[in-house]
This record gives sequence, C-alpha cells and structure tokens, in this order.
Amino acid sequence: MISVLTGKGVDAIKEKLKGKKNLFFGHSGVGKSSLINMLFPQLSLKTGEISSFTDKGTHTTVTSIMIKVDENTYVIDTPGIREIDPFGIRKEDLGHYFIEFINFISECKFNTCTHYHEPGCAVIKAVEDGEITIERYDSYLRMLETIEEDILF
Ligand SMILES: Nc1nc2c(ncn2[C@@H]2O[C@H](COP(=O)(O)OP(=O)(O)O)[C@@H](O)[C@H]2O)c(=O)[nH]1
Ligand SMILES: [Mg+2]
Ligand SMILES: [Zn+2]
Repeated sequence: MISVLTGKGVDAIKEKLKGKKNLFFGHSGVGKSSLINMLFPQLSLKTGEISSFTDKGTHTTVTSIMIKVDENTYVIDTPGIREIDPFGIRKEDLGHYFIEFINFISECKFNTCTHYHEPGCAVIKAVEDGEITIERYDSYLRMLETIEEDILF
C-alpha cells in the first residue's frame, strides 16, 4: 500500500499520524525506518540493506526511542520482530516464561525438558488435552528455535 521508492501512500500516512503517538512495528527490513525518514527527513534514521544471504533485514535499529516530530505528534521506530530474541535464556528455561506452562513443567519426566521432543513431557500432554492452547505452544516452539539458532553462532 505504501512505497518509499515512489512515494505512493505516504501523504495519507502522514495525515493519520497527526496528534498521536505512533509506533512502527514489524519484521526487520520491511521499511519502517525508511518510511519514517521519508515522512520526517530531519530524523535521518539509519536504514539497512536486506541481506541476500538470509533474506532477512539486517539489524539496524537496536533501541526504541520516542521522537517528537510536531506539536502533539510522536513517532517510535522499533527493531524488527526477529530482533526480539529470548537472548540470554537457556532452552530448558524458556518454558518458565510461559505462565500457563508453570503448573505442568514440574510434572515433566526430565527436569531439563524443553517440551519439544522429550518423552514424558507434561506440557505436550497438556497441549494435547487442550489445557494449553496450540497458539501459545507454537509461539513457544518458534522462540525455542531461535535459541537453538543462536547457539550455532
Ligand atoms: N523497494 C522498496 N524498498 C524499500 C522500501 N522501503 C524501504 N526499502 C528498502 O528496504 C531496506 C530495509 O529498510 P529499513 O527502513 O531499514 O527497514 P526496517 O528494518 O523496517 O526499518 C532498505 O534497503 C530500504 O532501502 C520501499 O518502499 N520499496
Ligand atoms: Mg529500522
Ligand atoms: Zn516438558
């Protein structure tokens, strides 16, 4: 709907931002910072090229700050979703951050259970029994995968 290259749709966005606090959120490399720069050139936020190797954005925006661009109008640029890594969390600890897992974790056969492939996993059983939603369990597995990728570094 918007192109920073052609300017398509950009004026309409600018109009919508007025008088609000606007947060830009989405995957790395989709063009959040470029769009904000086009709207407010005085900001000159850093933008990144998309890496052709991973096809994901490079991680250019690393912190979020709220910038005043007009009277009562603010923008917040954010790092991409890919950058919200469970950094510093071990695989076997990730489940403790999922509040609905808590009652089941202590019932797992292994105390190092990652609730992924282990036999006797009470979390997997709870998912099968409908006591933990599949959406939350999927979300858990995706984060778990991120931790495994990080270990390969
Ligand atoms: N073709 C095209 N490329 C864009 C557009 N907006 C941004 N880009 C490019 O996409 C890459 C990532 O942009 P960036 O603003 O850093 O994305 P961010 O990670 O969402 O902030 C840069 O190489 C930009 O030049 C657009 O509207 N069209
Ligand atoms: Mg950015
Ligand atoms: Zn388990």
